[in-house]
Amino acid sequence: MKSAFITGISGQDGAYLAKFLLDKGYEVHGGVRRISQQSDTRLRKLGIAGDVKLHDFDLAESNGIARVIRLLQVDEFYNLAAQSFVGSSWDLPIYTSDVNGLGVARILDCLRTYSPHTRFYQASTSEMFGLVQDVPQRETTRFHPRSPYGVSKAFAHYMTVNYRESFDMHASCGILFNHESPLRGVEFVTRKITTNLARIARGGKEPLQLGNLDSRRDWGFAGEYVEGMWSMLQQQKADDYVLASGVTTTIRDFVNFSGQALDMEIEWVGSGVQERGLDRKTGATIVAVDPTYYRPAEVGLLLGDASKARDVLDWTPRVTIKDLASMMAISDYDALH
Ligand code: NAP
Ligand code: G4F
Repeated sequence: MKSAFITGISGQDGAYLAKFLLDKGYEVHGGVRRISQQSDTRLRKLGIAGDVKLHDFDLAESNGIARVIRLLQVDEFYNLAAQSFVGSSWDLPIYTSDVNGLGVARILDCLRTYSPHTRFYQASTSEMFGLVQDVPQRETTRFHPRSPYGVSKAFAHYMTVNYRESFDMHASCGILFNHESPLRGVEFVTRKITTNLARIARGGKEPLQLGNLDSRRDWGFAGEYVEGMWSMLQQQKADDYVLASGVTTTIRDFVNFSGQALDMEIEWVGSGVQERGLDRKTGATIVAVDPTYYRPAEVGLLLGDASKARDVLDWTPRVTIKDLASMMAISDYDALH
């Protein structure tokens, strides 16, 4: 039986990856913070809370990292934990750098010292491309991060590459574009949209307040992206791979797709901060713009080219953006029953 340790197992990707590995017959261990508000909420939603072994874990705590690595000697170590919300990283730059950047250096050095046979996966991100130098972006595209989050992840990415090259470690980075699901945190824009439209469809009156409606993302379904993570660690040689859908969609269109799934037709009027989304049936305002959600710096056109993952890992996403919006909106609507 193979064994794996997942940091960030209480998060969206951690839960899907844990389920995927359990289904493959792995013994699954996970790291959780003492202060976690929902340490097993998502695991319970997937029906696997009793099947994983949880350990106290914090990326800021070197001794704890060393302890689980020495003790468990797992075959595969997936680092999915992070201060993952880009918007907060401007207010928490030091903390974000410590957890997302130095946290990875702590893990890599413990693996090198205590468990060099363990294969390592690092959750890198399209945010590293930031002010994009090429469209679409691939593994060779130069990074230009635009947020403290992106900078911290670029540090972690290069640290992983460096340990691979310096110590011949099996350490791979998945450069993942945005991936969402009904388990997505409610602070991220897709889930903020689907929870609020579901509330309005159930009779709620308060409009959904959003920031930049023209912003675009390359969105996929998280359940498929964790399969790509696993595939990377099954390759003979460690390497870095982009996982992306290759489709770009505006925030406004994600609102439209989610609304359609809930039988709401939205008509857009006005522009800039005056733009509003109206319910075509009642004329009521469903969506309004609140500039407090604008960011100090936005990224360019993030659009991924996942052809290396397709050719080497045989990984191709199947869930379309419309299916994804619909899956999330209906799940949130049903949860309010
Ligand atoms: P998520 O749902 O926000 O989960 C983040 C996880 O990290 C949570 O389990 C959280 O635990 C844990 N965590 C936070 N700070 C920690 C610390 N100091 N020590 C230990 N654990 C800590 O994120 P996700 O969407 O699953 O993303 C997984 C990883 O992929 C992250 O590294 C993210 O940056 C990266 N990524 C995500 C996407 C995406 O679109 N989802 C795209 C590219 C890369 P608590 O329960 O205690 O908060
Ligand atoms: O959903 P978001 O907060 O995700 P963002 O910043 O793209 O980050 C996510 O994806 C990254 C991969 O590229 C991950 F590395 C990261 O961990 C995280 O999972 O924002 C998406 C877009 C932004 O352009 C933002 O300005 O939506 C825009 N937006 C517009 N209104 C909003 C809002 N974002 C949020 N969170 N809330 C709004 O009201």
